[in-house]
Amino acid sequence: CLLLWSKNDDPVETVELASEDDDWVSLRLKRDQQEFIDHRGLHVVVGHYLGDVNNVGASANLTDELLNRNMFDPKPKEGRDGTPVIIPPHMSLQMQKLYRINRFNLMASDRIPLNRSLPDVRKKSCRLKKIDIDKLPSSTVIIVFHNEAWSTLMRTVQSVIDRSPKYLLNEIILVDDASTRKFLEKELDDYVAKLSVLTRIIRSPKRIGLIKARLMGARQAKGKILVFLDAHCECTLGWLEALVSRVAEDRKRVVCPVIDIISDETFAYVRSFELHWGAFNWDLHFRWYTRTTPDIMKGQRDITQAFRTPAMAGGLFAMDKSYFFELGGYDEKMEIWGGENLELSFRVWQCGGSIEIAPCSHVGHVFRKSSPYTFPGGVSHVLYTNLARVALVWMDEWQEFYFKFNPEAEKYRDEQQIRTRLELRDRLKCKGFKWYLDNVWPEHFMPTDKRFFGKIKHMLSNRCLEKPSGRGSLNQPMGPVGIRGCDVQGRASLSLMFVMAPEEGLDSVVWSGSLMTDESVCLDTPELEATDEIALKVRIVACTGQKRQRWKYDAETMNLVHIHTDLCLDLPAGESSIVLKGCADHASQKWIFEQVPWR
Ligand code: LR7
Ligand code: MN
Repeated sequence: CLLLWSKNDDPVETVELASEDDDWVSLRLKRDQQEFIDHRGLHVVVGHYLGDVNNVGASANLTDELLNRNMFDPKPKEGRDGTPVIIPPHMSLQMQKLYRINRFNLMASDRIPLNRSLPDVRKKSCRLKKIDIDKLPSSTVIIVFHNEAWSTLMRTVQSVIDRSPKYLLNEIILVDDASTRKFLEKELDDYVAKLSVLTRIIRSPKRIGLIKARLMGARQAKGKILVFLDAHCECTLGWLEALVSRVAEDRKRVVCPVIDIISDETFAYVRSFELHWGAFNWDLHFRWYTRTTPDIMKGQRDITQAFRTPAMAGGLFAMDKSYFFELGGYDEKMEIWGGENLELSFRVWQCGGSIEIAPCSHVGHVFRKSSPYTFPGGVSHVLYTNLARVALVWMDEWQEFYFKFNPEAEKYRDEQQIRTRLELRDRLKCKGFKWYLDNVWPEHFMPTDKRFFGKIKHMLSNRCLEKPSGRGSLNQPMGPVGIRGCDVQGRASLSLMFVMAPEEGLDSVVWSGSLMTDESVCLDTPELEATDEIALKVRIVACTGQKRQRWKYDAETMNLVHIHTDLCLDLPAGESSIVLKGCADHASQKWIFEQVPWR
C-alpha cells in the first residue's frame, strides 16, 4: 500500500510513503536499496520512472502492458451482475504485477465486459417511485482522468450510456489530464466517435490536476446540469433521474449518489449502506459517519427522501451549471488532488446552498488503497497547499486549530494568495464557519470556546486517556480507551485530546454530555448488563448521542461519573485497563481536565 518514486532514473533516495490511513511520511533511503520493511512493519518496494511512462512504484518494466489498451479479452460471463472475478491461480503472479499499474486488479477489470450487467440495488420503494422525466433538464456527464486504464474508463462511460434515459443525457465530456498512455490518444478518439451518445474529449496539454480539469470540462458543458464522475465508476439503474430531479426542484441543491464499492481486488459490486453521511476529521480529511438515530427515524418515514450531508466525498455529484459558476466553480489555485471536496462543501453550505445524498441513486466506485499517479511537487506540497487554502478561506478561527496541530500545513500557510477567494466569499455574503458547525453539523466534535478541549489526566498514575489505535467499521477508531504519558507535543498529542460541552445552568467547573474525540467517537461502556466489574471496560465507539455515552465531570470531587449507571471512571493502581466502579473518594478515581488552548 505504498507508493514511491524518483525524479529520473537515478536510484531513489528520498521517498514519500502513503499509508492506508492517509498519513504521509517522507524518509531517506540508502543508495540502491530496493526493498525494505518500514518502521510500521509495512513492506515497501521502490521503483523508478520508466521514461515517458508516468507510472510509479513498479519494480518490473511494464511498458508493454501500458501500451496495450486491454491485456485480456473480456469474457461474457466474468463479473456478470456485479459478481467477483476469480483469477486462476496460474495467473496470479502476472495479476499482482499488473495490480501495481493502477492500484487495482487490472486483470480482473480487463476480463469483465464493458457493458456488464449490474443488479438493481435500489430499495423497492425507489423502484416504484415515479419520476416524470419529461419535465427534467438534460445533463452533461464530466469524467476527468489521468492515465486511467482502458477497461475502467470505458466501463464508466458505457454504464452512463446504458443506464441513463437518453433524454436526460445531453453529452459526455472526457477530460484527459495530460495522460501519457498511447491507447488514450487516437484509439480513444476513434472509439468514442462510435458511441451512441455524443462523447467529447478535451485534452489538457499539461498536467493540471483534477480540479482544473473539471473546470475545463464544466466550461464547455452544454447540459443544464453538470454531473461529475471519477473515471472508474459504474452507474446503476435510476441513478441519474434521482439526482437530476432534486437539482431541478431547487437549483441550489448539490446532490450526491450513494457510493457503492467496486472491489479493487475482484471488481465485485458491493452495495453500501444508505445511512452514511459525509463530514471530515481534525486533519481535514473527508470521512463517512453514521447518521444519528433521530435523523434515521425521520428518514424512515420515506426512505426515498434525500438527506442532507455536511460534506461530500468529492468525485460524484450533480449540480446546476449556472449555480456552479455563480458560486465560484472551483478554487483554481488548488493543485492535482485533494481538498476541493471540502472547499466546495463549505462554500455551498456557507453561501446559501445545500448538499444532500439521494438514496435512490447508486453509483459504484473503485476504492483504492493508494494513488497510482505522480503528484508533481510532492504529495505533501500538493495536499497541504490545498488544505491550507480550505482552512484560510472558509474556516475562520478554526483555521488556527488546523494549523496549530498540523505544522506540515502551517509551512504552506503564508505563501497562499487567497484574496480573490475571500472577495468571492464577501460578494456571495457567505456565513461563517461557526454557523456551519452549529447548523449544518451540530453533532460535530470540533473544539469551541464554550467546550472543554484538552487532556484528561489520571491523578494517581499521572497518565492521560488516549483514543485507541484500533479501527472499527467505517474505519473509525474503536476499542478499549487507552492510557499513556501526557507529555506528547504537537500532532501526536491529538490522540489525547477530548471534547466535552459545559452543563447548561451550572458553573463552568461541571462538564457534562458526550466525551467526544476526533472522528466522531465517544467514551462508551457497551457491557452495561455485566455484573462483573472487569467486564465494564470502558470503550471508545462511534458517537450515538445515547444516554450511555453521557458523562459528568465535577472539578471539585474530580470524579468522572457515568450518568446512566452512576458509576465512576477508575484506573486501579498498577493496572492498565480503565473500568467503571462504584464512586468513592479514592485517588484511582480522580481525574484532571487539563484544558489546552485550541487556537
Ligand atoms: O492529476 C490528476 N488528474 C486527474 O484527472 C489526478 C486525478 N485525476 C482524476 C483521476 O483519474 C480520477 O478520475 O481525478 C479522478 C479522481 O482521482 P482519484 O480516483 O485518484 O481520487 P479518489 O477517488 O481517491 O478521491 C476522492 O477525493 C478526491 C479529492 O481530490 C476527488 O474528489 C475524487 O473525485 C474523490 N473520489 C470520490 O469521491 C469517489 C468516492 C470516494 C469516497 C469516499
Ligand atoms: Mn476515484
